Amino acid sequence: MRLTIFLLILCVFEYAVSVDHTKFKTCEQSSFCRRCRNVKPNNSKFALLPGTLNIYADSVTAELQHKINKHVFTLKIEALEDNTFRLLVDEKTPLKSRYRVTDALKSAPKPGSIKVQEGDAEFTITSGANKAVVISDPFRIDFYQNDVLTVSVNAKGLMTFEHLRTKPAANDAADEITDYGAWEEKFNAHHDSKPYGPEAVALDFSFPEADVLFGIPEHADTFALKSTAGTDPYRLYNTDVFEYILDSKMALYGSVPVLYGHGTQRTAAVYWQNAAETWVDIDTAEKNVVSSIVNFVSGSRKTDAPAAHFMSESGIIDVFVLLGPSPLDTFKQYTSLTGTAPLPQMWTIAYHQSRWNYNNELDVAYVSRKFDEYDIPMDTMWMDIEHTDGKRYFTWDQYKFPNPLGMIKNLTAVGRHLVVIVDPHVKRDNHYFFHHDCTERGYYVKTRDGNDYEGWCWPGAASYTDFFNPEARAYYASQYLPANYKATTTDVMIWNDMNEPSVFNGPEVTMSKDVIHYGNWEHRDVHNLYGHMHALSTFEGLMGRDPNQRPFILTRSHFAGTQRYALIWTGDNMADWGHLQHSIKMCLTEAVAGFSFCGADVGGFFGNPNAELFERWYQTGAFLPFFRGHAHLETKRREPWVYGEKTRLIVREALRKRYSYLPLWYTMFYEHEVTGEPIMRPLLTHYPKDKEAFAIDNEFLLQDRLLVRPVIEQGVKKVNVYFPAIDDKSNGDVWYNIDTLKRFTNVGYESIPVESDTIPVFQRGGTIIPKKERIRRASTLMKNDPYTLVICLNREGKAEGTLYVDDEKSFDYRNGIHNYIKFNFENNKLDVNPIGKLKYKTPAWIERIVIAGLERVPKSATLIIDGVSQELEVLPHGEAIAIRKPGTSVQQIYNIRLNY
Ligand code: NBV
Repeated sequence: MRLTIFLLILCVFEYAVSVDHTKFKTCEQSSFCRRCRNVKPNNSKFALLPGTLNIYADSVTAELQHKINKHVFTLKIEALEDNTFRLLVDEKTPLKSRYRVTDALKSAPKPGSIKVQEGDAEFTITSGANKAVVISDPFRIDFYQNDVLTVSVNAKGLMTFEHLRTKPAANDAADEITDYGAWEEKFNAHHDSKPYGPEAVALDFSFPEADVLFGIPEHADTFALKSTAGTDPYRLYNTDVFEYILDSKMALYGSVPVLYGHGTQRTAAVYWQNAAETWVDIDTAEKNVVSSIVNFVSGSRKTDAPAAHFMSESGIIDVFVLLGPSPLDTFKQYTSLTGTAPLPQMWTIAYHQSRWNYNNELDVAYVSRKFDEYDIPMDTMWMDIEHTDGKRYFTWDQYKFPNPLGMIKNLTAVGRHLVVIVDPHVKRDNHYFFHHDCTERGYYVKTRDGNDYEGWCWPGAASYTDFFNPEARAYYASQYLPANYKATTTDVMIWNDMNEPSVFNGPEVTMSKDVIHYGNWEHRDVHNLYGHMHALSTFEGLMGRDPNQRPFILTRSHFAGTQRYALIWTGDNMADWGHLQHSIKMCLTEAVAGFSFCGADVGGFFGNPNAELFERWYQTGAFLPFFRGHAHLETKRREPWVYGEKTRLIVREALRKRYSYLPLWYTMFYEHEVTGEPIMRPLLTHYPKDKEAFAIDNEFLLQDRLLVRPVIEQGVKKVNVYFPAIDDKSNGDVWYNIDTLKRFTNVGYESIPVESDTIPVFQRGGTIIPKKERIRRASTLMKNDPYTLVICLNREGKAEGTLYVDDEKSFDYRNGIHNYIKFNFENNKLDVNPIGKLKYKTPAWIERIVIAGLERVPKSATLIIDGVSQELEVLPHGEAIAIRKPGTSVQQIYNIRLNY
């Protein structure tokens, strides 16, 4: 009895402090989701129409028919470069055009070439080593990579394509869609007029080779997707969820509809390009022994493959099938379609100090000074919404911030930067120039009857700029010009928040679906793209303001491709251990969906972290790509010194560690832009055969160089670190603890003792990592400082690595003004060679080379530049050795030999 009461209190408490579920729909409460989810498997209504196949150089078209209502659709299958196919299905003669996403891809995908073989009931498209077998009735497509069935489309027969129709008269039994919400819907007090009626599209994808499915951010859930049997599907509908809960399939701020299937032999993915509200059912096909045996004995196609069922409210079917075959191949196939994050300025990957809000100019000056007083590095201060004049963006509160230019100058004088917030809601105040202009010029999102749509947000009554309108975008972008954005400089960067868009009094805290955007599209069609278009507009603004400075834009809402313009963070998390743990899971999922530049509010947005949580969060944040402390308006102040000396020193240490690895981070960001490979990676990326590693999401890799397993549990004295296997369970890499350079050679879990200042991070044997060990108050002041190289040898005594150096700010690197250097260590010799030309002039040099994993300590080392040798001193360095002061410039070609 007592226990029950206790649990009840706990539940009530839990409920009181977390998300209000009643504000958000379940699948059952959404007509289209209900309809799509009710489609019964193994009875597909779609078949190809005989005699409709047309063959082109890179694609085929054919007609598909719904067997009951006889409606006809066009199917197009295109072969693209890089083991990729695109599949498009649209109505042949729709009542009106259906929305096609045009802004997510970075450019038109490159076509491949095909050969087609026609059979009686199927035809086969061959493109390189790939094949698509298209089966007529019931319609299905099987994609083979190197003759292995990798992705099967509509294998479960769950395809839906509701053609546009005129509204049937009441009680007309002829229409096969009878759901009560098909022609209008109500949710809470909100009415959706649904003038075009039912128009959902859905399709299932099976991954016969996969053991695990992952992707489709953004959810506060595990990296490996869970089965949705008995729960709601995962939802993709950009939403401002107050106090979001963990281990949940509820929608969050961003939607990236790319989903991967990975197994020991191969990886594949589908990118479902649709910007309408989408739900995804997951069948994890927990391999049941009996059915596996049956399949094996009968040699039949697996029917129990992991599968995903994508269901969208409107638009067309537009899917990219990415056939890998390795995890990195698949990640790159995705980024080659949607793009990568451009190399950011160096300071943006250093530490950011934010809170809602720093009160006034004195407060900002005080915080900046305190960081210096305690010798804690910090690069950037952030201004949240209270800096504005009554939430009118592009303005300043003249009482709290009477002299913004002076404040900015004080920061830049010590190498620091400022970021200010610009939200998309516009205060409806006739004296506010932005509102005036948008009203006059018709730049707002409209209601169905042509008026400016009005919602409620921070400023009170607000309207929303229609970023789908190119003119509105250009107008908004021009507000960033120094002549227009008074009292800022071209060094001030931008934070775009609330752009799901958040509408306090709207259905599910967002815009009504029947409001109208430029081009006469309903909000329903484009919802998940609104934040993307906002970020794009800001990007255009910053590029227009200063074409040779790399923009820095933080956005909360995002879609596929937004990574080309902005980075993201995981929104309003809470100061508890679960949210700290989820910061890794969520950023890992974002990373494989194109968002390498991701972080979480360090310390937790809501609530007050205790000292231990605060310390551990800084230690974790120091190894996530975006590193920003941020907090809610009503939280206690929590700059690194407020918890007292012990915490201050631990946090300082974590921050200094981050700064020491900035050369590595910068190199990784450059390589990300160029290759499209994620920076933060799940273990399966490099250990694809180690099943134990597939679902691990409390540790992660930074490229294939570092393995990070921060302490994310309360009160622990040790953590279990998993060292993955390369092939079977016995062979793994060698790992070196980055603090002690102690070697770990076993595969499997290793219990690592931790103190309050320990961050368990390991460098992989076989890598060379560049660092800087003279930490200054801001990264901008470390630009010309010398480098340290840390060489960790593999079992063969070899290692390799890269270092990327440029001006850390401009786009000159795109014209080759940079130094990209390759390090190779083998046979006791380090070779340093440029990749391309060494064109960026820098005084930076190498001050130390640490080598771990040598069998014997060498007597000395010899540096050879242009045939001229010079002896160098070798000293013991913990469990390794250090070559002191090679003194070589980062623009030199040389080698260093160890002497025994
Ligand atoms: O602008 C205020 C906050 C901001 O600090 C936070 O980071 C955003 O995610 N914003 C949300 C609006 C208020 C949230 C309660």
